[in-house]
Amino acid sequence: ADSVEEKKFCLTEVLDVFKSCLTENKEVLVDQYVAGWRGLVKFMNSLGSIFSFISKDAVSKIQIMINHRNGNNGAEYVTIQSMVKYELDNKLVDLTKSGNFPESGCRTILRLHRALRWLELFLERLRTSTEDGKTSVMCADAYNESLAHHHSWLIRAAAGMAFCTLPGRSTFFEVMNVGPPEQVVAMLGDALPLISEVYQITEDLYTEYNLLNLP
Ligand code: 1Q0
Repeated sequence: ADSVEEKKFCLTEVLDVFKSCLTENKEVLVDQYVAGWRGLVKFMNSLGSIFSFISKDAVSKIQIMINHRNGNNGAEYVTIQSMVKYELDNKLVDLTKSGNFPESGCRTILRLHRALRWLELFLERLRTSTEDGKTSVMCADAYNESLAHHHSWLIRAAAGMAFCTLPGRSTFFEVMNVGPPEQVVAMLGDALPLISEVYQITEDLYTEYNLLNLP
């Protein structure tokens, strides 16, 4: 009977999924990238329903990418690199204004990519914070430095309110389910370089194809 108990969230496993994103020739695997976000959303849901407007948007973007992978052209979507090439070659991206392709893989991944920068900044702040550090401030600072630039004032206001409800650093570390604080810090130090690398590779790719401002 005890086998029905749901497996507890562990942040290490989620960040490990992000590590497995990269292929040998430094391409980013879409399935793993999306699975990483899925795990993070699960974690976010455990922080309370005030975050549900964020997780709804993340889930819908995750679903768009799963649909691409399951579609007839799923093989073109194995890596972010192959996706970009395929969608551009076949004119499946709205490049300057929204139009026929509101669910292109390129614009959808761009939204998650921008959020990955937030994650990187936030986790780096958590890693280097002291015991009395405020997660709400770390989260807001990371947000203002990254995602906020791409959001309307309404979303920024809603996000700001949600951040204020974040639990303290010690509770946060407990929810991560990694172990004592020293172990959390070590795990983050281990995971962050790989998250940065995934971010940088995508950033360079999007820069090369001039896709950083897709509507
Ligand atoms: C821990 C607190 C989580 C805070 C997450 C920060 C992100 C705030 C984002 C607010 C977004 C709100 C809703 C919708 C925005 C869309 O308009 C926007 C643009 O898309 P579109 O189609 O309108 O052009 N969407 C986005 O910018 C995508 C946002 C995705 C956010 C995904 C967040 C996933 C959650 C992560 C929680 C990770 C916490 C892990 C920390 C680990 C440490 C224990």
